[in-house]
Amino acid sequence: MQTAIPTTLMRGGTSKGLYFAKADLPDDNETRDRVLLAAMGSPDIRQIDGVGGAHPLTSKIAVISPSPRDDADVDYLFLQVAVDKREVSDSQNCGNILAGVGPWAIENGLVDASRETTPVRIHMVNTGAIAVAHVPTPGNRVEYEGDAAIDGVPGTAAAIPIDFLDVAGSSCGSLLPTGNIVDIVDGVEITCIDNGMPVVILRADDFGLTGNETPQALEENAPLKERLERIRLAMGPTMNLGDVAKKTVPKMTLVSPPGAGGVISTRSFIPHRVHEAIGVLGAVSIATACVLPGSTAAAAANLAAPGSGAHRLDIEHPTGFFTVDIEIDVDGPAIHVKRAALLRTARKLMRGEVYVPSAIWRHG
Ligand code: NQM
Repeated sequence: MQTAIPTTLMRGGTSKGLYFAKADLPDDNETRDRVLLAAMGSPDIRQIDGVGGAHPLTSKIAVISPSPRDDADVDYLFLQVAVDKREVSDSQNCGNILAGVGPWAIENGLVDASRETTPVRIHMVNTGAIAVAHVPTPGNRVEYEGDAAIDGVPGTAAAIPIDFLDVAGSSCGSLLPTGNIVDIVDGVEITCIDNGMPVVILRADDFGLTGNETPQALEENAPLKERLERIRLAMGPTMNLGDVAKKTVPKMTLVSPPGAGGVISTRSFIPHRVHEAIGVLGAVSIATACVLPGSTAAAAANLAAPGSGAHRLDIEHPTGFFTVDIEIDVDGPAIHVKRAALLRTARKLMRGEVYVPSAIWRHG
């Protein structure tokens, strides 16, 4: 026997995953996680017995429910289903899957679409921060088609601008969780930052790299991966994330001067596979570091006037650019991020039921 669970398969930004109503999943987290592992087909590097795409970026889950908060319309919990391990983690947020949450909430009756564009206020349960996604809704229906292109996704779709409110320190407690703009670990300078995603920023040339290496070449560089993992495990507790051995944060981003007209070039370990592009909140954190004088990112960035003010930054990644708008006040050690915004697209791909063995969960 199998249990059928209603779900929608969506592309959110440069990621893909299953979007569920919280009420359609088991109440207890242990059974929920077993259900999600079975739905995705994990653990298995091909996820052959499930609908996962055999990569962390296509093995993602959104769990959505009406929000009890006054400042939010919906609650969005992001869960990362590991591909090759029996692990489901809520240790990070995902700004790409976030892009599909607004359209899903409108189409599932959680938010009324009454204008050309419907703002959906999303409480991101993983970090407690709020994002506002502006979903195109001409004629009171979600419009997926449009002319906005984002690097890492072929073709175009309707633009979904997203504003992030107060994401600084949302996982680590403060924007600079070690209290320093730069720390020295394992003989190299690093900047640890959390503007929505905990990231350790390292200069590629400190590792004998140009920073232009392909994701595949970096993934094949075993000594590099071992050294980065050593630094990551050491920095987890210092960044107030505790033991990060089984967590998907912090991300490890190698930076180098730009080569294609942007502000900085990036290669992001998330944290073990290398991103073909860059995570949304990862990009927001890197952009923020670029404007902070003295950081490892600022040293690599081509930015005429870092520091206070409004900045539009094109962050280079392996498949193009990610544009982030940042407004910040920097007054010595006092740093206040006033605004972070960006543009994503999303697309509903399939809607129906996903089947899991009823030995794992039987309901109804
Ligand atoms: O940083 C990848 C992605 C992500 C997460 C990752 C994300 C973000 O590209 O907000 O979007 O870093 O695990 O979807």
